Amino acid sequence: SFDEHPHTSFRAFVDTLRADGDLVDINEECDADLEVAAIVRLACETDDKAPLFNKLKGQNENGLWRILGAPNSLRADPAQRYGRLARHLNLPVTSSMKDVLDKMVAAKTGKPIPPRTVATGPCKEFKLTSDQFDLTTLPSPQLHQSDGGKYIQTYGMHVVQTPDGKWTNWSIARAMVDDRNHLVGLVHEPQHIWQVQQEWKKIGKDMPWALAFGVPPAAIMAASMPLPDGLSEAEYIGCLVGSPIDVVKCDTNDLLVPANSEIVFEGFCSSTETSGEGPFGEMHGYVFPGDVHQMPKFTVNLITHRKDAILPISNCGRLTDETHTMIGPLAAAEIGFLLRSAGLPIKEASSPFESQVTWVVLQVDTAKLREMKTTSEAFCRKIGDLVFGHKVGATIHRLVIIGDDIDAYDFKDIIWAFSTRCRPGMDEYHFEDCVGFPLIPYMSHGNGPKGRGGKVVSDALLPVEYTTGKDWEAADFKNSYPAALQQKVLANWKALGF
Ligand code: FMN
Repeated sequence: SFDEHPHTSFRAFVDTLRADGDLVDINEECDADLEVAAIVRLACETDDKAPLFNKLKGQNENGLWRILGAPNSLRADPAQRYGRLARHLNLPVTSSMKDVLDKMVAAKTGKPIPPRTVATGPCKEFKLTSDQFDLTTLPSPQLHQSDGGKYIQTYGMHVVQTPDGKWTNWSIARAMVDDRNHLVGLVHEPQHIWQVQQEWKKIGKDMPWALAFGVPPAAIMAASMPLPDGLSEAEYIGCLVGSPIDVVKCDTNDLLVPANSEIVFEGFCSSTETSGEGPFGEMHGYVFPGDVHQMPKFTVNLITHRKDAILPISNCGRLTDETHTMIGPLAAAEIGFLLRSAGLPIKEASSPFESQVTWVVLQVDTAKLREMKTTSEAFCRKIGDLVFGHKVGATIHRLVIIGDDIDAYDFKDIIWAFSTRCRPGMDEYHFEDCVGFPLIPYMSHGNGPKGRGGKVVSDALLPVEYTTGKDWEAADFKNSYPAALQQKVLANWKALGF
C-alpha cells in the first residue's frame, strides 16, 4: 500500500534507514535542550548515522514526540554517500547526486498527478486542542546555545493557499516557538510562502496555515526545491512518485495535508502581528548572538498526530546537513533547467558543498558553445541576468562556468578549473543590481547593502573554448600517457609493490 514505501511514508523511511544500518535508536532519555542537537550536529559533521531519539524529557503519554536528526545528511560509505537522499525518492542507495537531481527535474516535464483526498489517516490518531498542549514544555529542541528560541520547525512542511484556492504551496521555512501556542518564523521575499501571504494581506485577512512534520520524503524534497510560481507541489509530487499522494482535510480549516504525516499543526499566520525571530545557527555555519528580526506570528489552534510521532529536525550549521544536501543542489537543478529552457548549452548544474552551497557550477557543452559564436562577456552576462534575475538564483552568489573536461560534481576538478582558468577580475562579471541572499555573512554582516547585489559569474572557460576548442592536455595520469601504457601500469600496480 501507499504506506509501505520509504519515499511516500516517513514512518517507512525511518524503518528503511534502520534496515540500511543507517540509523541509531537512542533509547536512554535525552534532553531536547541542546543535548539532542549536540548529538545531531556531531553526526552531521562526521557523516554518521541518523539518530532517532525515542525517549525525550517532556514527552507526553502518547509519545509526543520523538525526534529524528540528520534525516537527509550524508552517509560515510562513499558508495552510498547520497543514500539518504536516494531513499527520499525510491532510488538505489548507490545513486549519485546527478541521479537524484535528474529524478527531481524529470518530474517537471511529466504529467502532474493531483492528490487524492481521503476521509482520514494516521495523522488524525490523536488530537490536542490549544488548551491541551504547551509548545514550551513539549520537547521542542534548542538547536544551538545562542539561538533565540526553540527551533521546532526545520524539516516540516508549511501548507498555504492563495485566497482564490488556485495555488497550494508546500515549503520548508524555519520557525521557533514564541509561546505555548505560537510560532514565529521566516517569511521573506521572494519565497512562495511570502508571495501567498502578500495575497492574504491585500484582502486584510490572516492566512490559513498548516505545518506538517514527517511528511512523505518525496514531498519534503519538492518542498525544498524552488519550483515555479503557481505550481502546487502536491501535483508535482504525484508525478514524481507516479501516483496520487493521499491528503486529508484539516479539522479547523480547509487546507489539505499528507494523510500519513507524523504531526500536523493547524492554525493561521497573522497578517498583522509579528514577534522577534532569531538568532539562529544558520546554513552558512554562523550564529550572530543578539541578531533578532520581526517576523510573522503563527497561531497553533490544534495539533493532530500519530502514536509515538516522530519530529524530524535539521540542525544546520557547518557541513554537512540538509541545508547543504538539499537547498544548493535543488536550486542548481532548477537553474540548469532555466538555462536549458532559454536555449543555452548547459549540460550539468551542481552546487558544491565546499562553497557552503553559495556557488552553482555550470558545465557547458563547448561544441555547442562554439556554434553560438559568442564571447565570454555576452555569454556570462546572459547567464547572470537570467539566473540572478530569477527566484531560482536567490540563494546563489557565484556561478562558475566550466568546460566538458571538468566533472561538475567533483570539487577537486572544479577548484582546479576555477583556480587555473578564471583570471581574477578580467574573467569575472559582477552583478550588483539584483536581489542578494541576506543570510550569507558577507551580506548581512558585510560591507555593502544587505539584501542586494554581491553576485558574480566566474568564467573558467579558456578563450579557445569559445573559438577553436581545447588546445591543452591535462598533466595527469589519465590524459598524459598512452592508453596501453596506462593499462600496463594499472595491471602491474600491485606487483610493483604499491
Ligand atoms: N527557506 C526559507 O526561506 N527560510 C528557511 O528558514 C528555510 N529553511 C530551510 C531548511 C531546510 C532544512 C531546507 C531543506 C530548506 C530550507 N529553506 C528555507 C529553503 C526553501 O525550502 C527553498 O528555498 C524552497 O524552494 C522554498 O519553497 P518555494 O520555492 O515554494 O518558495
